[in-house]
Amino acid sequence: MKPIDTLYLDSTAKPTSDLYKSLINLDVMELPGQLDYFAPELYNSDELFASTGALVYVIDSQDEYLAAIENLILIINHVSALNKGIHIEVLIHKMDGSSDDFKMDTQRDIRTRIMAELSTFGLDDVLVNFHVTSIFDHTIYEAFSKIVQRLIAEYGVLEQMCDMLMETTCLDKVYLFDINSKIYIATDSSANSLQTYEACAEFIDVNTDLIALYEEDDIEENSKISFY
Ligand SMILES: Nc1nc2c(ncn2[C@@H]2O[C@H](COP(=O)(O)OP(=O)(O)OP(=O)(O)O)[C@@H](O)[C@H]2O)c(=O)[nH]1
Ligand SMILES: [Mg+2]
Repeated sequence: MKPIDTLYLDSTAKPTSDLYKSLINLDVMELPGQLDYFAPELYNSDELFASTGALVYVIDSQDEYLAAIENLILIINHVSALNKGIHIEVLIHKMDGSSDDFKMDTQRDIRTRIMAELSTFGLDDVLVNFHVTSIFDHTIYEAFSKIVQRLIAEYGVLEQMCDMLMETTCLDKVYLFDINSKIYIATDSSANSLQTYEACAEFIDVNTDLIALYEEDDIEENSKISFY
């Protein structure tokens, strides 16, 4: 979805579930922020969290976030007791439109508050991964790539295969992409930069646009006009 199209999304009133089938299969459930996570009439939270691989919590950094942090701590407290292996992923989201200093301060404040609250609740051993994201750049794709990679048990093998491909070719960097979502499932073990990812993601965009163009041509065989 293009960022501009997100302006017209309806607010999520109840849990929604999507099975995303591609190079990897992902079962994604969105729980609306205002929902009481114990709301038993809508879903069985114990059953749901006991079998969930990752909990992705989105914090709107442009809004008042103290209540969101409190809510997150309650959720972590509940969920970590049910499922020791669950990955807790916090998106410090909407990190755009303000100065770099302000962004740094907000990030630091959110992280510090979460870590302090976890400590107060005796949850110091819970590992929380933070991602700074925005839909107006590639950070959101990078974050979801990392989140998905943590769920792939065979990730180590995939990384080794990417390394081998690099050794036997003259490639500078190797990504294994899921074309439809632009999530990268694996990459080699060399340093990763957002710029390299962006260049590859843009190349994929151009390719998918071209494919769409030719698919349309097939349907309208008699009205072919092509611009190059
Ligand atoms: N500036 C900015 N706006 C964003 C970003 N991501 C989402 N938005 C805007 O935030 C608004 C809400 O987006 P949604 O995806 O509906 O958020 P949500 O958390 O699902 O909202 P509810 O379903 O109402 O709980 C939309 O107008 C988006 O355009 C971002 O990274 N930066
Ligand atoms: Mg929503």
